[in-house]
Amino acid sequence: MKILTFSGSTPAEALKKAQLAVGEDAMLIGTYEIQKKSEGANALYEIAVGVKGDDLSPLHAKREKNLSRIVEDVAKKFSMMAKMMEKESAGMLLAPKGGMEHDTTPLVAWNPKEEWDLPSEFEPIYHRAQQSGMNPNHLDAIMRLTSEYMPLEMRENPEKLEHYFQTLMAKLITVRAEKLPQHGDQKVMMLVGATGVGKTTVIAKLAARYGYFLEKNYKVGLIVLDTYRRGAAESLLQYARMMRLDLEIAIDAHECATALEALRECDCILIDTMGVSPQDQSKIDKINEVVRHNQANYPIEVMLVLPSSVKYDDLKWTYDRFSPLGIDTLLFTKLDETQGLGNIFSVLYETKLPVSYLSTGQEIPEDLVVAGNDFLIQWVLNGFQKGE
Ligand SMILES: Nc1nc2c(ncn2[C@@H]2O[C@H](COP(=O)(O)OP(=O)(O)OP(=O)(O)O)[C@@H](O)[C@H]2O)c(=O)[nH]1
Ligand SMILES: [Mg+2]
Repeated sequence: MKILTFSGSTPAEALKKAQLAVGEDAMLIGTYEIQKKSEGANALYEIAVGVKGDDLSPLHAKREKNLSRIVEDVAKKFSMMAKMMEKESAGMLLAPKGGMEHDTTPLVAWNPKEEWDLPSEFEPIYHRAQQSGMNPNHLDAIMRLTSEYMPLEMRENPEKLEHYFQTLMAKLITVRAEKLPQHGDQKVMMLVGATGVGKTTVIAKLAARYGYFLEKNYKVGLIVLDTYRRGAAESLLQYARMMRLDLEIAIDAHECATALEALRECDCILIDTMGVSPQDQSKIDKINEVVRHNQANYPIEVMLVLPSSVKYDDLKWTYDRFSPLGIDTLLFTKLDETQGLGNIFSVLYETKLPVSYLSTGQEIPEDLVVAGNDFLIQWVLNGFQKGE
């Protein structure tokens, strides 16, 4: 019997992931609450399932359990750090040595520039993560906390170490499970972002997905927000015709309200917006007017589209500029155009926003993936390979 662990914001979600990964045969061994639901943070549950296969020796099983306990400790420490940093915004903070029972002990300030020795067994994974484009402060913090909490005997096995880092990193980011329209509820998604990042392409992929490729075929409507009358609807119009979908064009908040009203029969409404330079505050403000004006009547989910081929600092800067819109989820595109995805990890970790979808190429509709944190972390550390 082999023991595997899966996490989710409810035990049911974790179990679903387990069943998807290992089939119905998985035997539930235990459910653990790793993080309580609190302001700004979802609850986190982990389940352990057993699957028939390679026998795990009792020693292995014990190690697996210890490993997940350490992951829990370090992940908890990170969420505490994040809260402290929000409060004090005074650089990185670290806990003194001594384990999680000291949760209430004040954290001591840690200077990220301070010298420290990377344990040699961490080196291979450190260098891979470094090359992936992860923010160096995040990487250092993960490595330092790990070296404080991980007992020496657990560091001997490189595979275990790799498994540990993957599990920890997966816990430090949030993935949003896809919420399908239910019981006549409408789902309205607006995609915003810089120019040429793949918004329209994703809209076409989502339209095809919701309209034709899910268990139920939802009625999909499209709106193009062309606040500068630049003919932004051109490219989407073609797809709309092919998929026989209604498409409305709006140039301001009032026209957008009319368009939403015209599509009231649709289960899913996708709003495409014009690409905006993050420096162009007035154009971002215009989109904001549209969101504010319509949000009371429609639950607009604002998704910021970010190309993974852009370095972390620029992605973070783009997020900061668009954040007045009230971004609900992040959507990364062009995963096929870069070798390292550490920038994605760092943006998710830093913004604490969930990731919704990933775009892995130009093909419509197939190059769209509903995000999942386990395989995303695999891609972050090992690179994304198309077709895998
Ligand atoms: N390789 C790759 N190309 C992509 C991906 N998504 C979009 N593209 C390409 O990127 C280009 C721009 O895509 P669009 O969907 O028009 O981008 P946009 O964000 O709507 O652009 P604007 O509306 O001009 O701001 C097109 O050539 C797309 O085929 C992706 O995931 N991978
Ligand atoms: Mg476009």
